[in-house]
Amino acid sequence: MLITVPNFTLPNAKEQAVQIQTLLTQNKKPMTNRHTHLSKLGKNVLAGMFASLSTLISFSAVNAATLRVTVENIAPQQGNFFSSLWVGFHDGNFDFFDIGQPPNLALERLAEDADFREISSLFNSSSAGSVDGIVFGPTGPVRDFFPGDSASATFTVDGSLANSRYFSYGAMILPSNDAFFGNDNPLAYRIFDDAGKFIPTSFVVLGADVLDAGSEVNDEDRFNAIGVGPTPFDDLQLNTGIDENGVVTVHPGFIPGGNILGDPNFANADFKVPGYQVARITITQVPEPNTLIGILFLGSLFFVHRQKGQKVGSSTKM
Ligand SMILES: [Ca+2]
Ligand SMILES: [Ca+2]
Ligand SMILES: [Ca+2]
Ligand SMILES: [Ca+2]
Repeated sequence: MLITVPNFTLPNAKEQAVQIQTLLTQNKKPMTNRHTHLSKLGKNVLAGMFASLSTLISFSAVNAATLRVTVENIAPQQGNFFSSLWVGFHDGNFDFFDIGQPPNLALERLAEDADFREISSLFNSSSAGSVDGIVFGPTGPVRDFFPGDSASATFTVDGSLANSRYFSYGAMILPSNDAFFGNDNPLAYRIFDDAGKFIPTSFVVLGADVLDAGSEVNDEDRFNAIGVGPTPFDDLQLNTGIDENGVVTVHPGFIPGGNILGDPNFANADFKVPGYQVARITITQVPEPNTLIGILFLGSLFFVHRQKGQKVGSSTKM
């Protein structure tokens, strides 16, 4: 299943926070039967504590980790832009292309049209992983990443499982016929060790890493290459252009003075310039709710203790 923007939610902790806040508020109101109210209060707090514990235990059991994938376009202004980024978490065996080999349909669609349906389908039928999705760019109807853009998405994976230890990605370079970037080596980015411990990861995609899918001739024609032409998106019909029938190669670069480099809007889009940087991809772990639950749990204990003290105090007065 393609997860577009999977987000981790924690209704239990939130509900419990609301519950505790409600109890605290209730406690400020005049009470006709203080003893009965405190008993009920104690029961509620205890129920909350058990809810916390069960939540804590269930999270420990599955080792759910929320990962944030941040994508930045770090090309210069008037440089390349690129599509939303497809990402997949897998066991090290999801290999969607090889340099020197013909592209499969998944890569052809990704590189020519930024269409991720085929790669997602391939991923989910590969049994190499269970979580994939898209990091969308911040602006516009097609959510691309323009120079200076940055956006992120979160994904929930289980780091204790072998099928979540490696990270793969791919995006279309724009404008282009079939330029893209992605990892040829499925073992290139290990994000969990054998013990399920997350390994923070950040890397830069260079212009030298940009590849040609070998599926469409690089004619840079405005009707064939997406992003070329008077409007960037006048060519959204899939699979346009002339079949190349080639293999995946390091991209030779755009045509000097052609429809891309000759356009002032893309004056700095020659990614073959030494040191040219295209993208930065960073994977971090979002702090787990265990800390929050711990605080709520300790808060509950403190609250019970405080209520007990008050109860004793009021008894001695009576
Ligand atoms: Ca490969
Ligand atoms: Ca090509
Ligand atoms: Ca094609
Ligand atoms: Ca095309």
